[in-house]
Amino acid sequence: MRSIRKLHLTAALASVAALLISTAAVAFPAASQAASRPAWPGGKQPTVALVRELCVGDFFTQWLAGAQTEAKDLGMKLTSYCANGDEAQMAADMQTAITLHANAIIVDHGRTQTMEPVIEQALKQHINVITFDLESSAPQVITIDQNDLKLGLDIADEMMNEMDGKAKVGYVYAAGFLPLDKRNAEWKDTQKFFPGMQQIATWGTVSTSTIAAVQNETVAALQAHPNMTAILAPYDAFAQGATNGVLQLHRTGVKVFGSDISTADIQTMVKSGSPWVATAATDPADVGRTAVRAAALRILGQYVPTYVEVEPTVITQDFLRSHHITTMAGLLKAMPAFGNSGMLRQPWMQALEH
Ligand code: SR1
Repeated sequence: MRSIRKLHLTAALASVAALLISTAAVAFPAASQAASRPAWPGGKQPTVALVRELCVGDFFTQWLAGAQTEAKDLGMKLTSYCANGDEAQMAADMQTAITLHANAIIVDHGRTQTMEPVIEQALKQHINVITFDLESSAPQVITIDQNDLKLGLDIADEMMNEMDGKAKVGYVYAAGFLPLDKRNAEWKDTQKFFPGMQQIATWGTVSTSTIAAVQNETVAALQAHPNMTAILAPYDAFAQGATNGVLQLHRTGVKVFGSDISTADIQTMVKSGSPWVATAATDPADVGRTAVRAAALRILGQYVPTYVEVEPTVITQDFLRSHHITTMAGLLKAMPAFGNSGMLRQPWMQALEH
């Protein structure tokens, strides 16, 4: 089973591999870099606008904190906008950032159809554009992601192994969000190769109250499908809602497989009787810091690869419990590399970072 799985992994990643510039290509030789920050163009403090589709929830809070810390450390002014899921508002926020002549705009989530025209406008005004979890066909745009294909494959693989290749799976999904769509592609592939992993129900909602909505939906799905043995919920708000639903119905025979991580997620996972057994995640603060580093390098006119991926890790309930980890700080202490990918970090940045 594992060897077939490896082939599947190779096939799934082969198409993107050609497009990616490896981590090695992103590293800059330390000896050739000055330890002090290069001068900002025009001698002025640069401004960075962070234009977000979503901002409620642990993932988005941690990501913003990372971005804010990095901007402060590097000496840039960061202004963030949140559209709370309203695409038209997100495009309007981007227009505002263009009008204010931001030196760089980081576009966080959003739909390509809505955001591409405003991205084009920004590029025409010579504003640097970095996207996170949003695809753009403009060649000047830098895209940051959490390698969501791998993340989706890793958590599906973890579920397949934990369930010994046989499960009646409830799947929590909402289409149209790039990271969820990529993770979905991997779950679809997994089912092709492992017919014992059978999806019997699907549900999911993204809103400002995702956890509560998914909890209600999970309860209804579990009642309609009493034979369900696993729930794949690859977003922490989904996994939190699914966990609450399983606990509400006292379904001890159902395991939850999620994505993302936060202190609240860790505390839910380690609780006695928790069905949430594994999650595939990056440190969101690290990803936020990486996006801001990309903006800084672009403002300085320095090379940044088109795709920058912060690699995910599978974190299990067993690992957290056996290491007595109850917070993000504890996790980062136990796994220092997890919160410190170092992507795009140059020596002069390291000297300024706290
Ligand atoms: C609604 S999209 C939610 C996802 O965006 C980020 O990529 C996080 O990993 C989260 O799972």
